[in-house]
Amino acid sequence: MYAQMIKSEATQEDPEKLAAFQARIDAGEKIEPKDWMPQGYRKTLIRQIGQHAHSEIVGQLPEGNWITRAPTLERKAILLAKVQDEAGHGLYLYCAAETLGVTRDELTEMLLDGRMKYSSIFNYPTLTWADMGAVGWLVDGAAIMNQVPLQRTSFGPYSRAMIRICKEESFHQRQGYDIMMKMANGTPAQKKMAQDALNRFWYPSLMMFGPSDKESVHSEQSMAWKIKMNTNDELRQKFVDQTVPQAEYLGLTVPDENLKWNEETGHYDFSQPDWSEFFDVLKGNGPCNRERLAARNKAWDDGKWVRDGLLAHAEKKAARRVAAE
Ligand code: BYC
Repeated sequence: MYAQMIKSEATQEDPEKLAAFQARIDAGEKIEPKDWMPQGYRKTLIRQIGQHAHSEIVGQLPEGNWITRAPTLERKAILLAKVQDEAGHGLYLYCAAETLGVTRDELTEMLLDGRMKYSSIFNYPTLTWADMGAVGWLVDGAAIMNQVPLQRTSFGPYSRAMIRICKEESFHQRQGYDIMMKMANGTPAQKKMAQDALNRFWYPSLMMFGPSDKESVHSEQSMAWKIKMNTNDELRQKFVDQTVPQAEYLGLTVPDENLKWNEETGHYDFSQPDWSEFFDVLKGNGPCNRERLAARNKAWDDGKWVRDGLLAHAEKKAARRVAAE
């Protein structure tokens, strides 16, 4: 539906302008906010960057859950820093989206009333401290796999935001792996917790890359516009190839009986996640969808007095300036 809408809008646009735009993309030029761009390009970016920003913000919730229960002061300081980084990533991304003509308030309202999505992964609960390891290792690992290529994306503000975000995500991934190493080399009970966290987060992490290429609605057009640099399945395969040896090093077992190295392809063969579960989570029926949206709605409502105060202050200042002129 969305793709069709974009296509029909694109056909109404000046073919010469469209061709010149595509030539700029093909030549590897960056598109900047004041440049002419097709409506579909603008809309796709707002959708993707907005969804990404929301994911960073909602992504604070499962980890924020463990700040008060981190096992040591050092672990608590590290987790606190990581969660603050996610808030910062959300802000860079909202700023990048704002350059396309949408306000941060509009984006937030679309998140809160369910018109915009955030990553499916954050609808799963974090039940033990080992989940902080699994989230850093697998979820941030998957995020990096997706986001490193996005540093070369065609829209200037998005690609520049990605450069900074990727630097921080690498630290996040390492801190997660460090927690997993401690747990996997700890007591039998700790190792069991680490294995349990891997069991629960493996398939939801594979789902982060989006549906299979056959089911993906936007990939073809987004790749032609270099909004996306790889297909969902390409990135998922890269993630599996990178992560399996890391699990082996930890002495943990990836919960997939079909996982095996394929000499011919030079990649691991692996089982697909349960895609019906993925689409159900997208519809709002994951284990934590309602809880996450309720938390974001509460934060928005609780912050109203701050927004009102800031607005009143700005209006008063503007009125004083007008009176002085
Ligand atoms: N969750 O045509 P497709 C992070 C939707 S990491 C929810 O392939 P597209 C973080 C998709 O929106 C996560 N929805 O779509 C890490 C579309 O529905 P609509 C954030 C998903 O856009 C650690 C439909 O399915 N990263 O922030 O070409 C700590 C069909 O899919 C998902 C990004 O957002 C999903 N997993 O490709 C804290 C990276 N997958 O919109 C924070 C940037 C698909 O038509 N985003 N859908 O209703 C992307 O690269 C792409 O948007 C995706 C999907 C690869 C995710």
